[in-house]
Amino acid sequence: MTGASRTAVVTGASSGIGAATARRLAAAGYHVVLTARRKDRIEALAAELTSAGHRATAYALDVTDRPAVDTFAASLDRCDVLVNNAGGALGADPVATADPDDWRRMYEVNVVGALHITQALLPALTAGGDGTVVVLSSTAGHGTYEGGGGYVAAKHGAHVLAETLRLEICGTPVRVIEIAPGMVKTEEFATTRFRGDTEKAAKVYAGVAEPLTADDVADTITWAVTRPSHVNVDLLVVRPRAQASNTKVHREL
Ligand code: 8X3
Repeated sequence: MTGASRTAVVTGASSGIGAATARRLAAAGYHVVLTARRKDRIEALAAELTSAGHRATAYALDVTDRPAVDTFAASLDRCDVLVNNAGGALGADPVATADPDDWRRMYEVNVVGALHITQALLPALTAGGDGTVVVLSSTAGHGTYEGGGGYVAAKHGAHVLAETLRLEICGTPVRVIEIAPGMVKTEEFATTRFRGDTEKAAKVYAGVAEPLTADDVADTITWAVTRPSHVNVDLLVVRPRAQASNTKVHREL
């Protein structure tokens, strides 16, 4: 499946895995529609991709704002691929002391946000005759770890969204692909989780020879999306070689 006149919507495209995925899908020939709250960032990336000869459009969007998501969906001529990437972690506190507002916010962005945009774009994905929904969950969606708390709960929710949707739309021309990355070193994930504490954020990756990069995950997503239409990569777990499980990481310290 190549992307000559096909459109791919990427949420959370302002940085990290989202931005890298937009780059890769644009290079694969898709018209990429970059969405994120930070308009300046997605506009800069769209301009960069356009000047490199690709088709890219920026649309400022908060996936937790349902009316805005519906307006966005109505503005599209078509949608062939939706990459649900917007999300992230807030805090690494134990269940005993975590802030319930962090849990709510993580559920809102990682699960309800993905639900909003998936619901809004499903008619277009189906009407195009060959649609793909990608859900970026996480290895946190498949196993827990101490301090994972609200993020683990939210990513389990994202996994359930993907798995349930796949069952429910079986028989329609839409695939549902779940990509579950483990340790990925991006400029923002850990810093956001630790609310700007760069020292704590750095400890996440301390001594790990080669955590995955955003581009490693974007490459994986693009590979899955560009398989022939009848091939559905249901679930793909991708970790760095130095990470054998959520709690087993080799560190050279
Ligand atoms: C990120 C993986 O291990 O930080 O989705 O939960 S982890």
